[in-house]
Amino acid sequence: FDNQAVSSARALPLYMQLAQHLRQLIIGGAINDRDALPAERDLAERFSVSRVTVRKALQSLTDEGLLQQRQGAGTFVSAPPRVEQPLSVLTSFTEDMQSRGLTAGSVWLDRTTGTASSDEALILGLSLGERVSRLRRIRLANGVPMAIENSVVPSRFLPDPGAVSGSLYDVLRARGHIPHRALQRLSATSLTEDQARLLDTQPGSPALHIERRTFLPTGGMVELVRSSYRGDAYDFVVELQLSA
Ligand code: 16G
Repeated sequence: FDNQAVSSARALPLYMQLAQHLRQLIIGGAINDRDALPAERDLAERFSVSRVTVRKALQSLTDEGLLQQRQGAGTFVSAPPRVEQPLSVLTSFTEDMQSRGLTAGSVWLDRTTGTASSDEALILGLSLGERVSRLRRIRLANGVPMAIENSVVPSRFLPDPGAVSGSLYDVLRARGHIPHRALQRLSATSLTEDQARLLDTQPGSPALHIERRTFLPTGGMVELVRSSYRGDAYDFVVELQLSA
């Protein structure tokens, strides 16, 4: 614990500063999974704040799913969500998380429109100079970073990327463009320094690089996605059948 982490000299409310500090310790692994947190009164003393502030900070981390409060026993760090994703069904990240009782979130890194690069135009079957929406975000499960996702969608399907705040697929479906089929390639990789920083983990840690091309029922390609999933947080599961 850094006793100086919470200070009334900063603009952010004290409980948010405390929550931020604890969140970093939990996600960074400094407080281990399933460890008990010190009692409210000890935390209050350590950070020179009131117990009300401690309680609010713990409550907000509990709401994010990072902590669990057990009656009579104290506050514990939740086990990190490790997500199992069936490979053969086409779902969105939001749906994947919801089906596991986790809350999906995004930290936006980029949400802009631009001209397709020649590489993107070739893959998406666009004319040179056609516009695309670019969505670059960190995907979170219960506040824990899982993946960095770079989606490129032709502007004719999504003219305003700003319209996406939660689920991209929900916005596409609402516009009548239903993701119907996808081709995906998974390859092993390790995180660069920048990627590791965004995913709150160590540079060089293992990750899965996934390229997905998603098609509409009419056969047109609606998105090109390149993402990096944390190797320690995501499992892909596939069912195999004896070929006929
Ligand atoms: C998944 C897809 C991604 C898609 C996103 C939409 C993989 C590897 N990727 O993360 O292609 O853009 O879902 O999720 O499965 P959203 O509707 O929650 O934005």
